[in-house]
Amino acid sequence: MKGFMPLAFEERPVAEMKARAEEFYALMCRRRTVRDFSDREIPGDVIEHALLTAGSAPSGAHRQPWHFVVVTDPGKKAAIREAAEHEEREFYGRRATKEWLDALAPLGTDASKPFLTTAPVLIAVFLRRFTFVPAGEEEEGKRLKNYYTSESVGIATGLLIGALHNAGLATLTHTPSPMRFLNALLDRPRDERPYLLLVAGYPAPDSRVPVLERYALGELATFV
Ligand code: IYR
Repeated sequence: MKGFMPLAFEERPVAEMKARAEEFYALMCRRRTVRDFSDREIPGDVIEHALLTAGSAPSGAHRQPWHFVVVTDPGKKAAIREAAEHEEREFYGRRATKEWLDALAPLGTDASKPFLTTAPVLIAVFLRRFTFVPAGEEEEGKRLKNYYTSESVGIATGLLIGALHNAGLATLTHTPSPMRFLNALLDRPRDERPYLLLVAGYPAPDSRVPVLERYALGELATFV
């Protein structure tokens, strides 16, 4: 950060503000998590712009504690699928409590994760607990602690999901647990923590989603 500058704020007439708020809700409430993907290619520059949007998120001390790895290579996707399905078999077969499995039952998920190889793009989101002072700057290489990392990466991921939906793509937030295998497969340093795996692409033509209800305003918010 280098000093201060005037804010480039664009004030909108109230009617326009209201219309935009409604339109944005109408767009966003059509987003659904998709589990059946088409193998159709998606435009690379859509992913690039969505990543730049994610990078516009606010972050603790502006440390930008995120890193995104975009995986399109079929061999890498296959390796991720194999490792994720290994963990998921443990999860569904052993680790998960009955209560957890009951909660998941309406979604119809299981240890099989074909979307990890079918979908054209996987975005592995990593959380950086530290920032290293770049070469050429004072105290080069010094390790600085990042702040509010999970809040910051969560917000960035939300913007990423919103940006991809706005562009017309479907996503799935996938969280194999544990997912440390992503560091080895994607060559990321140990101090980066895999945060989640975002699957992106077109939905399969026959894709179905669970019937679900979302909270009404009075349920999700309280006005005091
Ligand atoms: N990670 C597992 C289990 C799972 C857990 C939750 I909470 C979900 O909302 C969905 C799935 C899987 O991906 O199947």
